[in-house]
Amino acid sequence: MGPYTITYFGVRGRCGAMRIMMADQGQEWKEILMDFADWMKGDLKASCVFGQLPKFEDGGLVLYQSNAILRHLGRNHDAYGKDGKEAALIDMMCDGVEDLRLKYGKMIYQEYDTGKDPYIKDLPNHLDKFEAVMAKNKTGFLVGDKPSFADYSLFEVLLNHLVLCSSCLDTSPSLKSFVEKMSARPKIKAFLGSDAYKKLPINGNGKQ
Ligand code: GDS
Repeated sequence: MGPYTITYFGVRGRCGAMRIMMADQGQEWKEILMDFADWMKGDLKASCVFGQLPKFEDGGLVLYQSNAILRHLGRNHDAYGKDGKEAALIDMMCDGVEDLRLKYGKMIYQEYDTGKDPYIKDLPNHLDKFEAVMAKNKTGFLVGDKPSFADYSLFEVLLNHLVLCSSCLDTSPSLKSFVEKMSARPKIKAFLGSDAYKKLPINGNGKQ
C-alpha cells in the first residue's frame, strides 16, 4: 500500500474528503499541485483516463474519479464496513452524498449569483435525508460503528455547506453533532488547522 500521491489543482474541491480521510487514518501522502496554465497545455489532460483531475497513485496503481479513490481508500484502511451488507449501505450513502455534491457544484460553478439563495432555502430538504440516517444509526456514523469513506465525504460536504450558510445544521441535531465530533478527532483537528489545508480555497472559482 502506497506511497500515495495526489495530483490536483490548488483547491480542496474533489480532493477535500480523501485528504481528510487520509489524515484521520494516519496515512501520509504526497501532493502534486497542478497549475491551471500548465494544465491548459494539455499533455497531462491527454494522459488522464477521463481528461480530468484528481489523479491518485497508490504505488503503481493509477486511479481517477474521486469516489473511486475514496472507495479504494475505504478498502485499504478498513473503512468500508464490516461485511457486504454494510459495504452496500456505505456505497448507497456515498452516492447520496455525491448527489448533494453535484447540486452544490452546479450552484457554485454555474449559478452562484442567482442560485445561492434558492439553494440555501431548499437545503433542509436534502440534509434531512442524512439527518434521518444518522439519527437512526445512533453510533454517530452513517453505517456501522466507525467512520467509513462515506462519512468522510459527508463530513467534508457539510463543512463546505457551513461556509455557505453557517446555520444550515441548526435543525439537524445528529448532523451537527457528527460534524462536531469528526472535527474534534485529533488527526482531523490537526489537519483542518494546518496551513496545507487552510491555504487552499474550497472551489476553483473562488466562490464558497
Ligand atoms: N467525476 C470526477 C471526479 O469525481 O473526480 C470529476 C473531476 C473533475 O471535475 N475535475 C475537474 C477537472 O479536472 C476539476 S474539479 N477540470 C479540468 C478539465 O476538465 O479540463 N466538475 C464536475 C464535478 O465535480 O462533478 C466540475 O464542475 C469542475 N469544473 C469543478 S473543478 C471547464 C471550464 O474551464 O469551465 N473546462 C472545466 C470546469 C470544471 O472542471
